This record gives sequence, C-alpha cells and structure tokens, in this order.
Amino acid sequence: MVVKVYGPVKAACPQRVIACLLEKGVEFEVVHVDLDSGQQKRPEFLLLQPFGQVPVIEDGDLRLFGEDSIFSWIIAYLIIFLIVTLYSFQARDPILFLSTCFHEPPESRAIARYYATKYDERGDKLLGRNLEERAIVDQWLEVEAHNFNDVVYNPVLNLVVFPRMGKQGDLATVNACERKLEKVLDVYEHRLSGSAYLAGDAFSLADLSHLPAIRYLVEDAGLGHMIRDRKAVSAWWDTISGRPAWKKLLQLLN
Ligand SMILES: N[C@@H](CCC(=O)N[C@@H](CS)C(=O)NCC(=O)O)C(=O)O
Repeated sequence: MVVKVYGPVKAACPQRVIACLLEKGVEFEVVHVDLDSGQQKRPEFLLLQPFGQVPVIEDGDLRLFGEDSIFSWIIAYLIIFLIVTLYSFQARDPILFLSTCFHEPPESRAIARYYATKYDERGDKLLGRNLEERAIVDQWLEVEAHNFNDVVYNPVLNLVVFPRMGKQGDLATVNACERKLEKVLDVYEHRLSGSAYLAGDAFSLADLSHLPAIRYLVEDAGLGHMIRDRKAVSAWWDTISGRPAWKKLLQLLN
C-alpha cells in the first residue's frame, strides 16, 4: 500500500518525512496541499490535521483523527487505554504501537521515527544499532527540534516565505535568531569536529532531520555562510546532502 504524504514537497516538515521514506525505500505519493492559499486551514483539511499544518500521512487503512463523532472517540480512548496498559506490561513502546494501530501522528519527527523504526532492517539503521546509540540519536533529534529548528524557522519565514507571499519580513527577528543560531552552530562545530555525524560514526535520523532547514538556510535565505564558515559543519552538510535519498527528494522539487 502506498503511503500518502499530505503537503507540498517544498515545505520543510513534509520533506523530513519524505527524506525518511526515500532512505527506507518506502513507496509513497504526495498529495499536494497549497499552503500559499491556506488550503491547510480549510475545514476539510482540519479533519485530517486539526492544527491546520502539514505533513499528514495516511498509510493503508489506518485512519486519521477528526471525522469521528464524540461517542466513537470515547470508545477509541477506552480501547487505547487498554492497549497501552497491556503493551506496557510487555515492555513494548505503547506510543509506537498505537501509531501503527490507529493513525500516524501528524508531526514530522514522530512520523519519521515511526518509519525508521518500522523499516529498521532496511537500508541504514537510522535509529542506532543498540539502545545506547538510540538514546544519542534521540538526544540530537531533540536538539534539532528544540535548539535548532526555531532559530532557523523564523529567519526562513521572514526572509523567504513572507516575501514570497508579498508580506514584509521582520528583520529584527531574523537578526535575533541569527545570533542564537551562531551559538547553536558553534556547539555543532564542536561536536562534529570529533564525530562524523551528530549521533556518532553513522548517519542517523538526527542528521536527516536537519536536511530541510539547512537547505532553506543555504539555498533560499542567503545564510549559507553560517554553515560554510564552520569547517566541520560544512563538511557534514556536504556529506548528508550528498545522500542519494536526499538527491531524489531534490529532484521532486523541480
Ligand atoms: N511540528 C510540526 C510543524 C508543522 C509545520 O509547521 N508545518 C508547516 C510546514 S513546514 C505548515 O504547515 N505551515 C503552514 C501553517 O502553519 O499554516 C511538524 O514537524 O510536523
């Protein structure tokens, strides 16, 4: 069954999911959602993703939330509670199990994690080779989500997205984020000076998760010097952006 990915390929968050699917050789189709015209805020899309954002995925018969009645939700929550309890006893990951049972979470990192786990044996091991490595991958995924993403997202929004929509970007916000990003990238430079990849000696989901935002930074926002000025970060960017899966994604952009 082909995985449906809702979202424009040009948007960073769907790219995170698509890059993971391509790494794992999972068949997918993109259902274009026109962010510029606000399609993601229309009632029919809010049934798929109540926050009005992309990506969303549909995988086979798995149902996304939104279209059910309150009653069916109460039943669903009772069943969820039961399953979580049962699987917790067996030391399985209840959240992951739930995502396979009911729907894929509308959150690009969670979706990517799900596919990296589901197809762990296929292609590179994106979540590490043992529990300790997985912890380090998770650590850098969290760094990406909480330390890196915001300070890149805002400059990209103000320098690229708003002007494309005919709106003026806020340069004070851009400057403030740039200053913070310098510090974050200094930490990355230190880490990558002693380690080929963020989580160690192998490419992982933590590296993959950075690809979309750095591409925007380098190619669209005119802030590539922040990457290029740092030897180890620059070499890392060349390596991860040279992966065949990422190159396939870039072809989808054209
Ligand atoms: N944390 C969410 C963020 C989703 C998000 O911000 N999506 C952006 C595209 S990258 C979007 O839908 N923007 C349009 C909007 O917010 O209206 C994720 O990673 O999936």
